[in-house]
Amino acid sequence: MTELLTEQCDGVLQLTINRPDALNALNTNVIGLLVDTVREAADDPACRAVVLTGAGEKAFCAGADLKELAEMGADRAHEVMRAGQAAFRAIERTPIPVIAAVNGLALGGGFELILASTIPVLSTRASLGLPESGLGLIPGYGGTQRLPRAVGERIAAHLMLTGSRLDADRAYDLGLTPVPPVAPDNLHEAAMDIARTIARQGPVAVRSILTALEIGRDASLDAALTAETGMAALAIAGDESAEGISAFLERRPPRFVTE
Ligand code: CO8
Repeated sequence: MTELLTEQCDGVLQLTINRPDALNALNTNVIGLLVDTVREAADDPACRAVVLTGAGEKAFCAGADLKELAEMGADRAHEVMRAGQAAFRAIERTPIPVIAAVNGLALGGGFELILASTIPVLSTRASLGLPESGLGLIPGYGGTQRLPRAVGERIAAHLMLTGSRLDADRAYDLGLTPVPPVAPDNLHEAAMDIARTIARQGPVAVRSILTALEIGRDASLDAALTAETGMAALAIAGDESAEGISAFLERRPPRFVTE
């Protein structure tokens, strides 16, 4: 059975990490499938958003597959770590939004996957933590860098050094998700709702906003603003804004065209 379930409907690609017996731990196969599928989605104009979740009721993802790791030598583990980090970066910088529907435990690489996603939505059952230091590991899928950027260095240091968990309310209070936690039964619909809303926006505008965010992660404010000016000029000169503004003036919904 495939370890990554895929289903596309109404411009939204739904991905489910399908290893419930291993609490959806990330082995090399799943990481490869994830990054390839997200890249293919980004190349498909009909795909406007991705919703990513974990199979079963207990876990979104319990992190790196420790059984697989234990069987590797140090050189192979290093290779796998580098490939995993590159995969998370590819997911973060993909020009279509990835909505993480966090249905339960998100530990280690599972929490790091949330940090690499565009918009996480948490069920009230979600529990987030970085237990790596207790295993003699470190959060090597971007956690040491993305978590402090998201919540500040002290909170990140506390979480990484102690392995403490965050419940969904605390994660919301810290700004790790923009929406209040939802009841587990409503999680899928809440994530799909955000994805479908994004799918109704101007497709080029959505990609440009994500590209601007990506440029801003690693650039001075002035350099990033210059890039923003270029993208805004392209947007205002394009067919998409002509349609969007006409629709506003004519009091009708816009009809955006995907290539
Ligand atoms: N990897 C592989 N299998 C796992 C993992 C995992 N991360 N987590 C759980 N499982 C498996 C268990 O082995 C078990 O399988 P089996 O029944 O065949 O033994 C099954 O899932 C259910 O797990 P438990 O019986 O342990 O369920 P509990 O409810 O008792 O406990 C916990 C749930 C608390 C989630 C517990 O399973 C746990 O602590 N898991 C490990 C979580 C963890 O430490 N994650 C971080 C991993 S390290 C990481 O992600 C670093 C990434 C970057 C570095 C990469 C370097 C290459």
